[in-house]
Amino acid sequence: MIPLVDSPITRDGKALILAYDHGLEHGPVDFKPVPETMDPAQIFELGTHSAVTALAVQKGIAEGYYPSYEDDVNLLLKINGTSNMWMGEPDSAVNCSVDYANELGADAIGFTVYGGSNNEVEMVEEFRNAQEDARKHDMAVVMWSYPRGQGLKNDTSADTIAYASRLGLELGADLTKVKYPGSADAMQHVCDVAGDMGVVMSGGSKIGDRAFLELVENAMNAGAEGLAVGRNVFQRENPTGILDALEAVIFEEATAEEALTE
Ligand code: FBP
Repeated sequence: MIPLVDSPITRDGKALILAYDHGLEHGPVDFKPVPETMDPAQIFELGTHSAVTALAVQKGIAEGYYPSYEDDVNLLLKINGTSNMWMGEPDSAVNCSVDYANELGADAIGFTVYGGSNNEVEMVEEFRNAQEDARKHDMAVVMWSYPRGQGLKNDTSADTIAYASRLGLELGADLTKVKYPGSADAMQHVCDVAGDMGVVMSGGSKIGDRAFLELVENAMNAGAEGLAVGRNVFQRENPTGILDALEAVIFEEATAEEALTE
């Protein structure tokens, strides 16, 4: 495990990962609210904001756009992914090797594991290879730990999210990205079972400024290391404004109220 304070994708041990793999995972529909966001260059510009500790993208976006931003953005290369057109049991194709991610200049790799899926065994074996290869290159490892599939009725129950967080620790992630489990108490348990590994809250679909900042404040108070967020930033008309507020809550211990009035 890379100590969080030494991680290339944290600031003072905390993280704000800007996620932009939605074009693959959800399709261009996620860009409709702010059509300019279909242009990856717009998101790389946001990635230069001082709040952002890493930008998570897929290989093709990294190849095309990262060379112009390598001095200003930390690259988290998501090396597996699935489109929303896939109708089978949850699974995620490994579409980039760790060696190639390293060649592209990535500071970290991102990897989805669908615990509970019929494909869990294969996904975890793929994660093993990726995690061990990342260690050879001193790259940080971020697990998108999203339990879903077959008999899992509620992939956001508190116990399921705690299990998701623990999977990251057991399998060797440095940071694990989980959905918010519904309450601050449940989030605290999610962070407690993660030991020294970092936990980042997944942003989710877009909600209002106050509601979103309060969720982030709760997660930070519960012991999370930060946030991995896509739509709640890039679907806003003023993404820089919300990044300013997130910077205050995540790195400066401001309350949501303080961040809103700054
Ligand atoms: P959001 O903050 O927009 O929810 O993005 C986080 C993320 O994990 C993305 O990296 C990914 O594209 C998406 O959510 C996957 O969400 P789901 O699999 O739940 O549809």
